[in-house]
Amino acid sequence: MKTGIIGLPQVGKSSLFRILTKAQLSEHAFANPREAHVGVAKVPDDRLDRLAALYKPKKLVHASVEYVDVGAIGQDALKESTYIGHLRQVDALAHVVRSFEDPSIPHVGEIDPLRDIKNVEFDLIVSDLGQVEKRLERLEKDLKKMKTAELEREHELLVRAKAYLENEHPLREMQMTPEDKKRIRGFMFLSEKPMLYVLNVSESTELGKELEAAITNYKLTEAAARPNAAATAICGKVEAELSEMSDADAAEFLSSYSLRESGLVRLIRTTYSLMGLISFFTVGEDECRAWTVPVNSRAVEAAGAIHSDLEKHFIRAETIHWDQLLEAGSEANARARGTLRLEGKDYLVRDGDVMHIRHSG
Ligand SMILES: Nc1nc2c(ncn2[C@@H]2O[C@H](COP(=O)(O)OP(=O)(O)OP(=O)(O)O)[C@@H](O)[C@H]2O)c(=O)[nH]1
Ligand SMILES: [Mg+2]
Repeated sequence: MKTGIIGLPQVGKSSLFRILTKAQLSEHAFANPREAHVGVAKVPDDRLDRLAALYKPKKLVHASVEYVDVGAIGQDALKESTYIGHLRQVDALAHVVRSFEDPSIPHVGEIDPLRDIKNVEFDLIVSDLGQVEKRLERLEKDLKKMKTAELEREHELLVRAKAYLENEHPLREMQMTPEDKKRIRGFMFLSEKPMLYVLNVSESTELGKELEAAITNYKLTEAAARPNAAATAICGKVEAELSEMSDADAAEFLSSYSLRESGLVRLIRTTYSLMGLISFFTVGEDECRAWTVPVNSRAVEAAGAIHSDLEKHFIRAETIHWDQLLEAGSEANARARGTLRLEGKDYLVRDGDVMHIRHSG
């Protein structure tokens, strides 16, 4: 999974990228504003850590998310093919919105997150609209030469998308059948991508409360409730400090701000739910590992996420929820208690399931 970090100039995009990916990039790497940075973030997961404490595996593998940090967004940037190319490839967008006050860092006008969100949304819409119009022109020429049912369907869909965009609505809110979605997948429209608003707030002593209230205070509740959108607040400054600390120091630091967890954990978790993803685990003395699958995946599909052979030769999945396994203390105990079950191909995997795939192959 790949997430693109976008936003207006100087809002904290690269700072967030560095914290998420712990990238040790030199300042030089960030000197060219048109260059994109790609990095991998480990998905923090307390459940996996606790399972690992039980198994003490040789190898512990968390899930990961790839992040792409591009330069500041704007109509001009979106006309550059490398810039837009980077963004087209991502599965979701994280829009960093500035709400921190700092007179030494310039911002376009007053601090106004909702206005910034609308402006960036507008840029995405304009970019998609240009693409739709270009394709429609071509399609209409082709349709004059030869009518096929598929071309007509695409035409109808793009006419609808055009009207939608012209009314300043992003495509992520447009109702589409799965077939329609497939039909326009190749365009990789920017306004169609799931959107996470990341509100970057000021440091304060009451940060815990501040973060909780930030989405409401900056009037983002409505924007976050739209289809395929979500919002989360972080304090970039505090996160940067946290990322340099040992776990024990970080825990103490968090509680001094009355925070339960780091903003990054929340951010990544929100991205997962926005994209409809869940985790399941495989455990053992060799390896404990988290796997990512879409919500409502069947056991046989989960097996396929591990290896296509496991999907092909799937027999049963020994399944237990992570907390039941910890409670039992061992698989043998869990089996005796009956909390470790055998599930078939069509079992719908739950977030936090631990699975052993039994296979014939
Ligand atoms: N006060 C404060 N400053 C911040 C925060 N986050 C980032 N900054 C500062 O804002 C400036 C810009 O940060 P970057 O992370 O480079 O922002 P950017 O969005 O990548 O900027 P461009 O790529 O140039 O558009 C830097 O001087 C940061 O130190 C924050 O939460 N609080
Ligand atoms: Mg930057």
